[in-house]
Amino acid sequence: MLEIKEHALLIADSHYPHHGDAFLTILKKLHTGEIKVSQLFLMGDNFDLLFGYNDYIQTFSSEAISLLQTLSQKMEIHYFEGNHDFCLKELFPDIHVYDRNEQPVIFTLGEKKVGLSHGDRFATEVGYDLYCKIIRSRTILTLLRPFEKIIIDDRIQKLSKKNICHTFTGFDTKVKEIMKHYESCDLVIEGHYHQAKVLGKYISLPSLACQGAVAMVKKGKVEFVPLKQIEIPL
Ligand SMILES: [Mn+2]
Repeated sequence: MLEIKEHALLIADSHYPHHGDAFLTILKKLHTGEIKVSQLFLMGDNFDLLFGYNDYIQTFSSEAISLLQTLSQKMEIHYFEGNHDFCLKELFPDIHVYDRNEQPVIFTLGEKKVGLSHGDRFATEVGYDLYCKIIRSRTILTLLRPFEKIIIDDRIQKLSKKNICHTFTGFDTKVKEIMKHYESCDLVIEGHYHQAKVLGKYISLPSLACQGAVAMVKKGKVEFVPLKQIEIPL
C-alpha cells in the first residue's frame, strides 16, 4: 500500500507562472536543501498550463520543469494531474504521475485510508468527462501542433488575466456529492477548488496561488502551512 509519510509536503494549485512564483521558490529550496521533506505531493494545477506531446508549452516554465526532473531523481514525488497540467508521464519519467482516470489514488496515513485526487474527478458538470478526454488526446494534441503558437499564446494570455480565487458558495453541498465516491475512505484530500477548508473527512487544500499556503503532515495530521513557515528540519 502507498503511504503518506511524516513530513510529506502537499502543494496544490500554484497556477505557476501566472499567479506568483512561490512554486518555483519551493522547488529551488527543495533543491538546495533549505526545505527538507519526506515526500512531495503535487496535487494538480501547479502549472497554469502544461501538457505533454508539445515542446513550445514547456518554454513558459522551463526552469520549474527541469528542477522537478532533477528533484525526482533524488526524492519521492507523486504528481496528480490537474485540468491545467496533464499528459505529463513522458516529461517526468521519475515522478509517479497519476492521470485523471487513475485518480483517486488510495494511500495510508497511519491507520487511515486516504483518497487523493486533484479534485475534478467527481461531481463535475455534464460534458466535462468528454472535454477532459478530448484535450488529453495525444492525436488531437499532435494534430493541433501546426497551430500551437497561436492557440497556446491565446490561452496563456487569457489564463494570465483570470481571477482564480473565489469563495465557493454552497461548497458543503458539492463536498457531499464528492464524498459519495469515497465511501471506503477515512480521509479525502483534494485541491482544485482553492478553498483551504476542512469539512468533516474532506480536506480542500489551500491553493498556493490564492492562500499562499501548502499542506504538510505533522504528527500524523495534515496541516495547512503558510509559505513562510515551511522551512522545517527533518
Ligand atoms: Mn483544477
